[in-house]
Amino acid sequence: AGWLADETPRLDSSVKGSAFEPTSPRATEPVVGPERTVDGFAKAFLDELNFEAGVALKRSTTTDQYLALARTIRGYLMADWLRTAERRRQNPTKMVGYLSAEYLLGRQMGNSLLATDLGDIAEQAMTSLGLDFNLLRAQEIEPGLGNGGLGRLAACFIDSLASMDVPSIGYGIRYEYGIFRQTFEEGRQVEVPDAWLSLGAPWEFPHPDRAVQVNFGGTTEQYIDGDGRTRRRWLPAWNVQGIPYHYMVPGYQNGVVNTLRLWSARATQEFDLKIFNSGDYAEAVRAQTFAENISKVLYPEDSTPQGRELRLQQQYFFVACSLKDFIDRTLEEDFDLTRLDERIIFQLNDTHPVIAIPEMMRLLMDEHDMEWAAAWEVTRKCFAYTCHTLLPEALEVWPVELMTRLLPRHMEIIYRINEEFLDTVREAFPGDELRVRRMSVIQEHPERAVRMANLATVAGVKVNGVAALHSELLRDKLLPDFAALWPNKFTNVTNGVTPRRFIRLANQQLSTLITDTIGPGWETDLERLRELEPYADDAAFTESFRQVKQANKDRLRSILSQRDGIELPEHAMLDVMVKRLHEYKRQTLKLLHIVSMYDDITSGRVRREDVVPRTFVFGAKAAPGYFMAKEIIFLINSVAKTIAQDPRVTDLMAVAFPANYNVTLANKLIPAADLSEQISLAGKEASGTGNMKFALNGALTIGTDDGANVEIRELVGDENFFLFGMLEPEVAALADRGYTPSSFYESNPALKRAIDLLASGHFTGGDRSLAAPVVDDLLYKDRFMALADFQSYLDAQARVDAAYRDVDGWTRSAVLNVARSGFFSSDRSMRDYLDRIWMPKS
Ligand code: GL2
Repeated sequence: AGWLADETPRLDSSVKGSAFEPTSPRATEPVVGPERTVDGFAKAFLDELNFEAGVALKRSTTTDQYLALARTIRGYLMADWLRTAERRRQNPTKMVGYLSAEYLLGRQMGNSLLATDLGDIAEQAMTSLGLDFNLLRAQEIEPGLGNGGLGRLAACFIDSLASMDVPSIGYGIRYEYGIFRQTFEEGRQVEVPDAWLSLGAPWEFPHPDRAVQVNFGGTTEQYIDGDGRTRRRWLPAWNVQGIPYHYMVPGYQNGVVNTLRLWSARATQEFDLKIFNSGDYAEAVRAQTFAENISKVLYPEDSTPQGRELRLQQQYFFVACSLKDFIDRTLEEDFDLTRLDERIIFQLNDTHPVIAIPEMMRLLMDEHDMEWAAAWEVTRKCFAYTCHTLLPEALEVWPVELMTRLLPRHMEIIYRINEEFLDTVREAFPGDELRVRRMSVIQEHPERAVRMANLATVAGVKVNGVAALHSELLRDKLLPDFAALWPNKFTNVTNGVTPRRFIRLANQQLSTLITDTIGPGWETDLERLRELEPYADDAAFTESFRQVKQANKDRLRSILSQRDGIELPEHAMLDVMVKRLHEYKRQTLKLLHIVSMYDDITSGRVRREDVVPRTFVFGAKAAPGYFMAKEIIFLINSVAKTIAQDPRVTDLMAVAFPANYNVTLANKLIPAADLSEQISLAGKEASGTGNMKFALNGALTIGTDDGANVEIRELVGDENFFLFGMLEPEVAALADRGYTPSSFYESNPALKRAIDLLASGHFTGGDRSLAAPVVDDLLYKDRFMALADFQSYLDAQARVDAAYRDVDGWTRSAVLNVARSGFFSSDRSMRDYLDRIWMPKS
């Protein structure tokens, strides 16, 4: 099968009837790419290798070849990139500025080949030169500039914005080290630095000539300006430079290439010189390292705030660079900044970039001479805030002491924003000082600190959650006071995933089957998958569908064998749980199910012939400082090992935990899965996006009524989804009554057996102490109520077994999952952002 079905037409998925209306191309400099033929491609490749890298083909290494291949492919995107930029410059309209501290991009080569439809040509060209195309593609180290769902979401969104030709730019940080590479030693996670730039970086374009200066520290002072007005200004103590690195964001075969601009920190000359001149060479070099540390490494915490000074420096660094870049470089010269909202809406991806709000005020007032009132008037139209969590402890707060030390001028501005805001609150709710305290941007206890979510809510045009349930809980439970004051500020945009990467690239065989069945074009109009529904009962189609799933499983088996030395059985239900390791996601509940199944078989409680063979796959990184998460990883690995060595069960169950789950592995795993595990405690997973990727690739979900699971179940239908567990109100009620996990342990024999077996040391070489941290936590704390949901989970798993035995029924459900999940395209998410937040009609 080729890369793309023969003729996928250029689809017009552009956004019409808004200020985002794509502009017509105008005469620009005549840019053309290399010839779109096998010979043309081979020649361009050799030019790269010989004349850019200075290497002869005969003498070249695989790395040389990979780099030349990457540069050749990007050469084909260049003309579209320049044209897109020029078109936007010629006809400026309102843009979307996506501000995100994370972009979990995944490999770039496959996506670029897909966007340009050059897969076949590139492959043939490499073959004609005697090179192994797939080997070269496998050289790419994915840029892991994000932790998990939030970072991958940003990558999906910019893909959709390009594919829909929405004028937009992504802004973020070019971390020198992305998310760590995970390895296991004796079953325990060991983190290795992710040197993703070590082979060279063919997908990025540095522009040191366009560096931007960012200030830190110092003090503020009052002064009288030329017009006799009293004003304040910042006297910073030190500064760094932000160097922009540009990345292409190609739309799907539509001639559009947008830009992702990531900032890298470098010491300024001024900074250097001062110290060099003092004669202390070693100190000068140390200072340089200090400055460059700002973009050195991604904080590997996911869904928990990282209250470190360097982290705040990172946040301010990229936001200051981005706003300055937009106002000084992207906007037309002499643009009237009181109308800034006609040119930009900045979407704040969580609280990480929220310091942009006072920074905008500072820029407008201190650098562009605006009065407070005018600056506030426009600032509050230029930002919108997306909240990605429900755990109150996961909301970022920055100590006033730190903020004052690092960003004194911003602290002043925040105080004034807060004063005026609290006046509004007092006016709306006279005499309600408790409410004033709850809503204040400044918290007083346990220490004075700036609540970034409150600041974003005060200033943002809209605040949105990321799935229907989450947006409801965000409004009614997390920020109810704000909802009472501004009910219309709150809205929902359910997350989505890009079908280009997560179906077209990840699951080529399914893509071909879909295109053969309903024709091309579904990749940019995913609701068209509905046209597959009638085929859920078509014998020929369902047979092909099963074959595709089996082929994906076979491919996964061979990948895990080569990559990890894991040998999986050929025929078994593939039951997959991949996501960050978090207690709220409840990997331990999955583990209890596995132990329970093992116990049932080994104790003879079930007949072997009644067992549906399963292969369980985990993929999960734990934050390096998250003790319990790391203990859970160890325990999963221990159970996996014991099961693999126990001949009583090896024909019926296997547990695989390949290390270093990342976007690249996700693309191999998800298409192979039969069962998708989405088992967080109801009310804790804001949305989830892996759940969407599985459904779109024909896995059935076993899940709680949480996050986007709720919408998945509504769409695919109850009969094609395995629901279990307490509903969110039941969780809240149980918490209020007082939850005692041990009572569930005492009263449920199956649960007791599973926990006792885990605790016994059976899986940990006889050493009970090795299982104790996890077991004791479950018995005496169990913050996320795994024991309370255990029986319901086990029952649902029994329903899964029964359903899986019915091969036709299962396939039918799997097909319907694909056909009914088109809603979860990130193109739809972008349309919702446009309609509800960026360009509302009213
Ligand atoms: C998350 C949520 O936990 C997750 O449920 C959601 O799908 C994503 C994207 O909206 O955001 N929030 C968060 O802080 N991280 C997430 O993945 N890291």
